[in-house]
Amino acid sequence: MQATPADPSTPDSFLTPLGHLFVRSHLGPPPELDASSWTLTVEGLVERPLWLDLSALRGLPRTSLTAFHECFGSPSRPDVPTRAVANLEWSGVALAAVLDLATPRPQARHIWFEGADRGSFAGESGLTYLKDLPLEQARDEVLLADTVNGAPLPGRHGFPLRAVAPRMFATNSVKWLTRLVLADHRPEHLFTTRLYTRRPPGGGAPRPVREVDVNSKLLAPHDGQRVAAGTHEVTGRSWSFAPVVSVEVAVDDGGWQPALLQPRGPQPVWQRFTLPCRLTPGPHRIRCRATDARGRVQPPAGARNAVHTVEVVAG
Ligand SMILES: Nc1nc2c(c(=O)[nH]1)N[C@H]1C(S)=C(S)[C@@H](COP(=O)(O)O)O[C@H]1N2
Ligand SMILES: [Mo]
Repeated sequence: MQATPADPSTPDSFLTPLGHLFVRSHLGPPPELDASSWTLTVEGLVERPLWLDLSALRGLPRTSLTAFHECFGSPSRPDVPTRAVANLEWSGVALAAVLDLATPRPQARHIWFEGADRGSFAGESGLTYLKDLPLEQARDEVLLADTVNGAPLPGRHGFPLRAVAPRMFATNSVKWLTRLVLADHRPEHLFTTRLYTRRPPGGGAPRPVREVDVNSKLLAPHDGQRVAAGTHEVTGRSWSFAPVVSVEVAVDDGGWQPALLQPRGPQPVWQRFTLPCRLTPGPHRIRCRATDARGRVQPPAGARNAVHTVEVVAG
């Protein structure tokens, strides 16, 4: 996987500045797409196959969405926490507007999203980047975005158009989008059925990596920081497929204390939490743990969304 050399730490601002946004591209450098010749095709189980250029797409009603954006991490190490997360404002055209033009046939159950990047990954060559979602869910939620944080989509983030699947791991948000296929089955592909699958917590057949886990990240103080002894506003962000309903913070073995938590509101944004904590001189371990509206709680260890811990020294 090609990635930014070191992920810059997440700044504590409501929207993540683009300079701090991680870049994940599995198939090599971004394809250089020419806005004047780019098209989006819509094919498969539709009444009217479409070829939309950018001006046709931009003629459709516009909408915007602010949402957290979380990388699942390496698909071959699904249990390793990365907490690569951002919060972004996207604008573009609702997938539903494009589907209304093409008119899916009743047998269509799945929608496939394909990007223009081509290359090799995990020993397979000649790959495209292909993902799929259940049609109804995608129709209700997916945005086809051409801006991020008010600016045109940069090349590395999917210019000229990408899918944004809110509340899903960002692997589902296909960049450099050029093709939508409506089908009655899921596509057999490295990125759909062979990688990016995992078994549900209680066991059972592997399922595609879609709905985001309940998770949280401490932003201040940060890991390894030296701070003055005294009271500190411990701050972080939490996010989940469902709204987060509580975050608790623990200092050393002092027990879990409820933090003050921002409500999520109508958009699936990340939620800030704060708790004043007294740090006596010496080393300390600070932890945070989120619970979402489905009653899911971050596990203590051994999972990609395990409780986040930072170690600081107060002096
Ligand atoms: N076409 C294409 N889309 C892609 C990818 C890719 O490699 N190719 N990577 C996915 C993954 S794993 C993530 S985490 C997000 C990252 O989006 P960003 O680079 O804009 O932060 O894009 C997703 N969409
Ligand atoms: Mo990712």
